[in-house]
Amino acid sequence: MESKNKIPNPFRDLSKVSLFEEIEKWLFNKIASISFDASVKSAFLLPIKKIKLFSSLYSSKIFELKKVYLQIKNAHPFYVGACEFLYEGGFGCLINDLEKILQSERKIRILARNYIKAIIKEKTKSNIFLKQFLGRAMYVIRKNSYTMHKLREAHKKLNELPDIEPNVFKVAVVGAPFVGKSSLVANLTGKKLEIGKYPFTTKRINIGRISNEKFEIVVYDTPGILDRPLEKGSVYEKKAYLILKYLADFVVFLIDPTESAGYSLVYQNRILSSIKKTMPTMPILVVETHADLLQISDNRFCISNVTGFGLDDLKQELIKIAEQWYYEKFSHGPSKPQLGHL
Ligand SMILES: Nc1nc2c(ncn2[C@@H]2O[C@H](COP(=O)(O)OP(=O)(O)OP(=O)(O)O)[C@@H](O)[C@H]2O)c(=O)[nH]1
Ligand SMILES: [Mg+2]
Repeated sequence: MESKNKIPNPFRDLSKVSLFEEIEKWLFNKIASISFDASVKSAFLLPIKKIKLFSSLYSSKIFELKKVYLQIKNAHPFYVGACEFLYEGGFGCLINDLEKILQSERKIRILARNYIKAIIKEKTKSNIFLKQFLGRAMYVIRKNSYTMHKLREAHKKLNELPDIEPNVFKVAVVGAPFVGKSSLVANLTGKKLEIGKYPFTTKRINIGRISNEKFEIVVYDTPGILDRPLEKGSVYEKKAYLILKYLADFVVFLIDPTESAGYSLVYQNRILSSIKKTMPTMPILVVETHADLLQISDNRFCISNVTGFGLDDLKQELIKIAEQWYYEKFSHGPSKPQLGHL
């Protein structure tokens, strides 16, 4: 069920940014479609009509983009943080790029006004002025050609970021590469996920859901992380940290005691320690995977994604923790919303 309080990904509508070639084709088709008719009583009125149409069509295009710009400008810190590594130049640059395109609308409006005045003054030169207007207007638009292209490309990367569901309990499954994160999220939630034949298979944040009659739990499958400072991490590691920093209410940290991907237990524990250090208040449940092959701890949750061992217990534990979270979050509020479906 859709949560009413969802914060949608503000980059989704970046797909509305047109490329220069698309705008050019669209505008010229439109202005070519108007010709002499009863409303055009004198020859000089046709160029004026075309200039007016050009300017108003362009304004309408930019008006759509303005809404997108405002959404992005007021974006949740999660999305701002994502831009810092998913958009060349960062969030500030994204805002500047959008503003550059928005400003072109005003320039074209002024050009249109001036050329219409010129035509009224010198009616015989109306066709020359029309051509001059089109040349100068297209120059203004073309100046943003690279930026438009950059924004469209960025849309591909930014569009995949999840919506935010502030009123739903969110669990992030994290750990070193290839420890069984995607397998676990798939097993807990029934979501079909790509299970790796090699480390670093997961490159984006995937979402699965556990629901019961009372509430829902969002479970994030994240890219594997290494033991290194975040600034040195890959874009994929940064995505995992972004989830930890801004969205996760709870962390399931996976450890593969068989060290099957070559990350030793010591190494995996170092990753765990650095998460604890960076996020001292984050509740973390450490879970060992590959219990079908090896089990080294008797006081931790041990599961096998292959045989299903321990999965039900882990799921029940998460439901118990979620129940507590929902109780604490909503039971003392002014009105008691229906859990998970707000
Ligand atoms: N024997 C055994 N194999 C497992 C278990 N969990 C996962 N695997 C295997 O380990 C490999 C990696 O599993 P994934 O679920 O893709 O691991 P991941 O942590 O998501 O990997 P990345 O996305 O690359 O970080 C796959 O071949 C799985 O079949 C487990 O509990 N037991
Ligand atoms: Mg994975």
